[in-house]
Amino acid sequence: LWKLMSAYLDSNPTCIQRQIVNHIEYTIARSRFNFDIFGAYLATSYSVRDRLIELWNDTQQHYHHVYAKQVYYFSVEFLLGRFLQNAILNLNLDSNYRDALKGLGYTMEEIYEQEYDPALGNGGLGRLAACMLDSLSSQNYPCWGYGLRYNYGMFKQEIDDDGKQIEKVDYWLTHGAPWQIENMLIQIPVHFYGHVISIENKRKWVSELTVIAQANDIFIPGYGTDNTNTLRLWSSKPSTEFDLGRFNQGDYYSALSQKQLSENLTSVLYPDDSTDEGRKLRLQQEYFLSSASMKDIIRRVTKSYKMPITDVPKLCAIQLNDTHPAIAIPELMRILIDEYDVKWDQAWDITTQTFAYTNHTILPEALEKWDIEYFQTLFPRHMEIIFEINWKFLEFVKSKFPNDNDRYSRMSLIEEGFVKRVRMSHLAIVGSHAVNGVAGIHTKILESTLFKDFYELWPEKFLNVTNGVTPRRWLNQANPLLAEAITKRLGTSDWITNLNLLEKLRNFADDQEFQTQFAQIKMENKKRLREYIKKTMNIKIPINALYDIHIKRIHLYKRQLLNILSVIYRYLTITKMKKEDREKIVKRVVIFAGKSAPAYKEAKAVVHLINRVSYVINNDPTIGDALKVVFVPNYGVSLAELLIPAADISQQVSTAGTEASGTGNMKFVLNGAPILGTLDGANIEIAECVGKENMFIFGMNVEQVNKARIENANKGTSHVITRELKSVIAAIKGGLFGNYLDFSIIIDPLLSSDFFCVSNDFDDYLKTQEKVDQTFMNKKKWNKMGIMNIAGSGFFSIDRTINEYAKKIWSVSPQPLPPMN
Ligand code: DL6
Repeated sequence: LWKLMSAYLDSNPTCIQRQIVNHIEYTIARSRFNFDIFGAYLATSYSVRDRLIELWNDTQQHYHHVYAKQVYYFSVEFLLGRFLQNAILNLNLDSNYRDALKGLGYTMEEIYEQEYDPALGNGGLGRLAACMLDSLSSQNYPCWGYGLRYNYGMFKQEIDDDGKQIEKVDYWLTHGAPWQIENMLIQIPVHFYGHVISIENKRKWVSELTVIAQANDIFIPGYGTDNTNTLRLWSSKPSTEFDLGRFNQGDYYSALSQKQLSENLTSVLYPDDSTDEGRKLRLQQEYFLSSASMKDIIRRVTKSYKMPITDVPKLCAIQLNDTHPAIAIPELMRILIDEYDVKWDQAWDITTQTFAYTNHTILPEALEKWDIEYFQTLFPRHMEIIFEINWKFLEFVKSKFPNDNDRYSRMSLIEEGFVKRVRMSHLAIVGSHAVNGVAGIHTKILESTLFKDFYELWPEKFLNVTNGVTPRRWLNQANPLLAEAITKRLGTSDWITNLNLLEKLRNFADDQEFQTQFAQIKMENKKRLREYIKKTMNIKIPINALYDIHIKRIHLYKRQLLNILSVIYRYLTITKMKKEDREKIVKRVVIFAGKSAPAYKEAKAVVHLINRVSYVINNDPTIGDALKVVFVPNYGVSLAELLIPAADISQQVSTAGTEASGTGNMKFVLNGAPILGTLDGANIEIAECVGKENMFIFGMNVEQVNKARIENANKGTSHVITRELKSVIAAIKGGLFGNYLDFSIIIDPLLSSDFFCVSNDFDDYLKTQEKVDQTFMNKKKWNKMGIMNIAGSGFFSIDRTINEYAKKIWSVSPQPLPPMN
């Protein structure tokens, strides 16, 4: 009866209006006769949240009832994007809310625009985590996401008058956070510092500082299902007691300041790791997340499910989203051994059966290693456990590979040297039953280079699970016109949950009517983007141009530099053309967006160069509409939703062997924008699915890159670069875009070791760019390519990814709520 009543309330606009108005009055305490659009957005969100709460309660009850094994996804980043529209679409409430809000004088779009997009992550890894949650709920898998509720997300990027990136703090909570529920019933003490004592042959950690982990829950709706899972984000709070250690020693002020420091534990996403203090805070954050989540899980198993702790692997699959939460491994060991009296060997079996680890990068600077000194000070008991794990592990390696000292030191969890460090990736591999890379080539690189020794020891532990993206957000929500056209063509909207159905679009790739429709939709999306650029940046871009989009974190390996150098080459070429020839060329709008890490000087110089080039070209009257360059500030999920549907091509041009997978590449393909890119990351699998003829592939492959790097390094400054690149560098050195010294940090290396092989790939890149222009002129061919991209994108659904994890790593099955009687 209750469910029937809810269904009735959901479908009745007047009831929805009443709920919204009630929230205006009783939740945000405004008068129902006097509220503004932001109030309307908040109240709308609360009313949708009410539905989620009901569904969530039913879902949790059901999971408990069937003793469901649950997936626990540990991640320091969750880049959810805006929530309201996603929730409304997943719950199929769009038209009802649309009608209800119309009655209150608002459009749905206006309301959606009110929501602030919090940046609780840096990029690919965090966005992947959000896609995974969407899929887990949509496919009815029982799961919990565990992360941190930062007060300050990633900085807000602005560009100053000179074109440089500046970072502004982003206290996102001032914009309201109607989706998170501070669950006062869930507060978990997390301990730090202190020492270890022995009592009756048992080790006991006597900590010196306790911080409370406060649960903030966000309910994650699935598409077309009532199953609703949880993302639990921990925020830090002071504990009510003083920790006795320091306090008893009379060191009141030191105890107090330690406490205040720890209250700020979850203030900032990724504190500055260029200082000792920053690094320590980061490690504390990682432990805070790991310990609170581990204790919460054990509470669920032993108290809610009332099962013995030894059943943890039967009931829990914990996935470590990279090594940041890998300290959860010794934390589980500590809890089992010290608190539940489990013997070491059994505790180790439980632990390794429970954990699995995903690697997301082979970049050496991103592979975490923590000074033993930090560990010893912050987590003395964990340090002991890690030493013990390492000792037993190395004994095992010795039995398999006798007399191979080099191997032992390469594989040890401890890096020897002047400063001894804990290698977190080794801890994660040794403590997990499965280790995966995120695209075919990436996993091969892990197996053959980075983790070669481990692969030789445990080949069965390693596997590949290629990333995916959610079609709900990245097509159905971001590109509603295209979504509708696809549904009409296929005669069903089932593709939203079964993306392989898009294959059928191959039958329409040559269909004139569908091609025209595809082109018109792209045009509409381009108009939407053009308006945004005009409104926010006051740059006018032509509509009948090729929109060439390069959006992602700014990094040397991602080679935005290659792109901007080719833009300069195009510019120099156009300036030499006669006016009549200039009018014949394909107009190009090159759009960049992305943030550079604040301390990454080279990446910041790239942002600076792009903006300087943009100013020069956009203000050169002889160029007109032939070429425009735009750097859209403050890239994030919402901006991606606007940019991707408007792209004619996307740039995925990383040096082969450097991008683990990429997921932006998949989003563009799904929206019918072919890739201009290298054979790197998931581009390789995309080529297999959509066909190389529907992409623009250029550049060296991994083997060629490895060879070229050695040659570049050996040749040093005598390494030869092409005439075209020389002309570009000469223009930059000549000051066309400002003071050369601003850019020498990124340009000089091109003439010597050129680690990312920009100079080696430049020629082929230019040729391929020409091919792009030629193909764009042939509208039939171009539209066909776009449609073939959509048709081949089924494999890149996150639902396929999740099903692979579920089957090969987690051994979990969907647990849909029983149907309403
Ligand atoms: O797996 C998600 C995403 C990949 O698609 C990107 O290729 C990769 O660069 C990114 N990795 C990170 C690095 N984080 N760490 N550690 O974000 O992961």
